[in-house]
Amino acid sequence: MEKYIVHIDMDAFFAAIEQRDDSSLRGKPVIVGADPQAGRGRGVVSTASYEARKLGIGSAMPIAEAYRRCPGGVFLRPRMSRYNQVWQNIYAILVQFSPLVEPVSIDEAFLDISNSFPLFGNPAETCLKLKKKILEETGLTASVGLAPVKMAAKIASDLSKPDGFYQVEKKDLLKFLAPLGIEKLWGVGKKSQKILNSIGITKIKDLARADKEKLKKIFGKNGGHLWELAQGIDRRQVELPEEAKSISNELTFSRDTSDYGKIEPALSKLSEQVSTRLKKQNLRAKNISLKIRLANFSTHSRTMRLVKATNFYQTIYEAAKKLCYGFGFGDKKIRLVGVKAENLIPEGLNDSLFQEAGQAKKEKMDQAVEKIRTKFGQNSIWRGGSL
Ligand code: TTP
Ligand code: MG
Repeated sequence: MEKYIVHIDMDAFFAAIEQRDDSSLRGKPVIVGADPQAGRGRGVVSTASYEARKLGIGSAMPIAEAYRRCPGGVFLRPRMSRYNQVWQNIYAILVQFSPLVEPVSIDEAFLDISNSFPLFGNPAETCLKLKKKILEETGLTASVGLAPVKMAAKIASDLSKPDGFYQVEKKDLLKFLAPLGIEKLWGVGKKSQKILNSIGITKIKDLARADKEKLKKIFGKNGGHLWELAQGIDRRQVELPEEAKSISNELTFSRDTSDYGKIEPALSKLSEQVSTRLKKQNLRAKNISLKIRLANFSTHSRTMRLVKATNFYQTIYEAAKKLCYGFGFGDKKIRLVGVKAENLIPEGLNDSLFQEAGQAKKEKMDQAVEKIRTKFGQNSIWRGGSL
């Protein structure tokens, strides 16, 4: 299946937010960074608005130098919590376009829209809708690149700046890369650039023609990777953020217990919480694990691989129960239990045509419970097992 990878990067992010929040700053050179102290400041520029960039001011420049170039500019200290908040709003828009979103920094993310674009038209239309929605909802412009691989999508968004869109089709990938400088490749830093230049490699097409084994000798394993990038091969997939890789809840009993009459309702409640969190993030788990801490504080865990990735309460609860019975703690008392969903994938990515026997019915029941909760609150309905 053909891949459609999107890279989005907000334009002059911190400065654009300042100009949006205070309309008197629009059209003016705005420099966000350290205090310039009338040219004596010792810090650096975080970013500059496009008006200030015309004067050669940009990220990482000494603030004193920026002041010298534009003493009449508007110099502001960064308001990180504000920028984070705006990025959260943008992120909430991104996940409406694909569940597979990988944030890279405070204003940048990759999306894999290979499965979701038909909902919005073709891949290019999807990107334009995404840009439009971000502008409508946040008043900010984004630059968007679309390509069959991550590194080309990133280069494309960069080339389209500001407020642009650039698509690289699969058939044009090598033609697109060939004339670019090697420093454009994601993974070529200043040091590698210097070494490559010294052996006559300046353009991506030079790198593509270079001897792979020679590159490996110079750069080790990375040499092979660089050579592949120059051929348009990038095996890196769009990955969910680290914190979304597992979801778990645990509970400590008020008294250590070996009574299944107490343990089962605890597992039910934990499975319920894990299920709700998975659904909220549009994720399904391939593995469920159970954590048990005994009265003597020894901690154990057992994992089960599911036939089909799930976010449904009943399936999680049954897996947790099976693991618990299989653990065989005898009459040893338990202090804490935990249920964890691991190996998470975005909803809709592995929808099998054949559902587990009986699963469809359980899923319907689960959806009904969720509906009641959304309407009447989290505690309006509890399942038999967790009463
Ligand atoms: P960038 O996306 O690199 O820059 P930008 O959004 O300001 O401008 P562009 O239109 O070229 O994308 O970085 C995002 C934010 O991260 C930027 O607004 C400020 C911050 N930042 C720093 O604080 N220091 C730095 O050296 C860089 C590069 C960015
Ligand atoms: Mg940016």
